[in-house]
This record gives sequence, C-alpha cells and structure tokens, in this order.
Amino acid sequence: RELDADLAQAVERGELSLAFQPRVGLKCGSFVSYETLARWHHPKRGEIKPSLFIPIAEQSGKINEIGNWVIREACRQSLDKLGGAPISVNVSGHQLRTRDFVENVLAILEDVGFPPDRFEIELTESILVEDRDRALTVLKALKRRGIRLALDDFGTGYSSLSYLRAFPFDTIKIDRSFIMNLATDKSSLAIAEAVMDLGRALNLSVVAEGVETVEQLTILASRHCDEVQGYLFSQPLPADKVAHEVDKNL
Ligand code: G
Ligand code: G
Ligand code: NA
Ligand code: MN
Repeated sequence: RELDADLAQAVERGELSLAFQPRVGLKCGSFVSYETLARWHHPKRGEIKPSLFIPIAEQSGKINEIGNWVIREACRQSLDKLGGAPISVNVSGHQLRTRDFVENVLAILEDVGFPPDRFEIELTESILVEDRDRALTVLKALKRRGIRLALDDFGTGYSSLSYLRAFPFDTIKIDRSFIMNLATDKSSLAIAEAVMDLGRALNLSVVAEGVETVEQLTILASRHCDEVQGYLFSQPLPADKVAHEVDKNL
C-alpha cells in the first residue's frame, strides 16, 4: 500500500530506469534487437522487480504514465546509445485497452523520431483472451502502422493456435520454462521443436527466451531457431553498459 503512493511519484522523481537485453540472430550471429525491461529503484527498499510493481501500477491507474515513459525512454535511449537498434517493449492488458492506445504510441514514436518498424510490442496470451475482439482491433491497427508484434511467454498460457492464425504477430517467444529443461527433458525439447516448426509454417520469427548454457544454444541452433535471448549472452543491462556485439563463437 505504501508502495502504491511511492509509485505514484516514481516517474517524476526519476526512480524508474530501463534495462536492455539483447536478442541474438542465429543466422547473422549478431544482436538484432533489445528487449526493454523496466526497473524501479525505490529510495528505501532498493530495486523492485516489474513483476511486483507493474500489477500495482495497473491497479492504481499509473500504468499508462509509466508505460508511456517506458516507450519514450526506450526509443530515446536506442537512438542515443544503441545506434537506433530495434527494440521491444512489454505492454500490459490495461495499456492495450486504454482508449487511443495506438495513436498514443505512434505519437510518442513520431515525437522521438523512432521508426515504427523498429519497434516491437511484446504481449502475453492472457491479454488476448481477456477481450479478444478489442485486442484484435488494436493489434491490427498497430500492425497497419508498421509496428511489430511479439507473442511473449508462448506455451505457458492458453496457447490456442487460433490466436496465431487470427492475430497479426511477427514473432513468437518460447517461454523460458521450456528452454530451461531443453537438454534434460524430452517433452520440453518436443514442445520447443513444435513451436519452431509452427513459426516456420506461419512465417513467424521464433525467439528462445532464457538461454543460459552453450548446450541449450547448440540444440536451438541445430533446429534453426531464429533468435535467442538469455544470460548466456547478457543480462538485461542499462543502455550504456549493454554490449553491442556478441562475444561468443556462434
Ligand atoms: O520481475 P521480473 O524482472 O522477472 O519481471 C519481468 C516481467 O515484468 C516480465 O513479465 C515483463 O514482461 C514485465 N515487464 C518488464 N518491464 C515492463 C514494462 O515496462 N511494462 C510492462 N507492462 N511489463 C514489464
Ligand atoms: O516475461 P518476460 O519474458 O518479459 O520476462 C523477462 C524476464 O526474464 C526478465 O525479468 C529477465 O530478467 C528474465 N531473464 C532474461 N534472460 C534470462 C535467463 O537467461 N535466465 C533467467 N533465469 N531469467 C532471464
Ligand atoms: Na517480454
Ligand atoms: Mn517472456
């Protein structure tokens, strides 16, 4: 509850920051984009994770102010510090359901001078289920304006294949829980392979999340996964600390 009040002032007090985690393209062997993750440095409690403060922001109605700050700042920092690299930003159901969400996002990109086709929005399946018709309308509008769309944490939610058919996604992100057990668990491997096949069939780029070991990377590369992301390459880091080049042999 106190966090509620503190979060209300976090943006103006400059307590929020962004961390960027690279996504590695396995064909080109280099960083192809960066996922943006919000961070809150609470003056007394220290670092508070987004899994804790995003729900608070949603309940207290602060999510749009915070979400807009994240979008603007992510674009700015990409232009200033990451050579204008493509970025992705996580968006919650509350944000997507906000009136004029599409126009609002586009206005920020235009104001900052960030090209929409380098901007990807990451959404989880649960968001699509909550209000399918509205979500579909909003996603189609974003897509028409050139913004890219990624389905995040795939495999953990409803995983209804009808979403992949109906919604205009560009990217599927295989949830970390499958990648974690890739080398040891046959079903995790089978599911990851099925998602990669699905991606190919539907012409979607497939990203494996949470890649931590060379063994996992080798398995994914041998199955022609499009992109990988995880601690093996980099933790999420501030833009001035995050690397611009892969320092591994791929
Ligand atoms: O606590 P942890 O860092 O593991 O939380 C990551 C979670 O927080 C992910 O589910 C991610 O999607 C979400 N998240 C991170 N940054 C943002 C943000 O700027 N906006 C929204 N809506 N969610 C975010
Ligand atoms: O839900 P979403 O996929 O947006 O959440 C991303 C979260 O996963 C972030 O909190 C990020 O710090 C975390 N993450 C990214 N790479 C790895 C990894 O290789 N291992 C683990 N355990 N977590 C990771
Ligand atoms: Na994400
Ligand atoms: Mn994810």
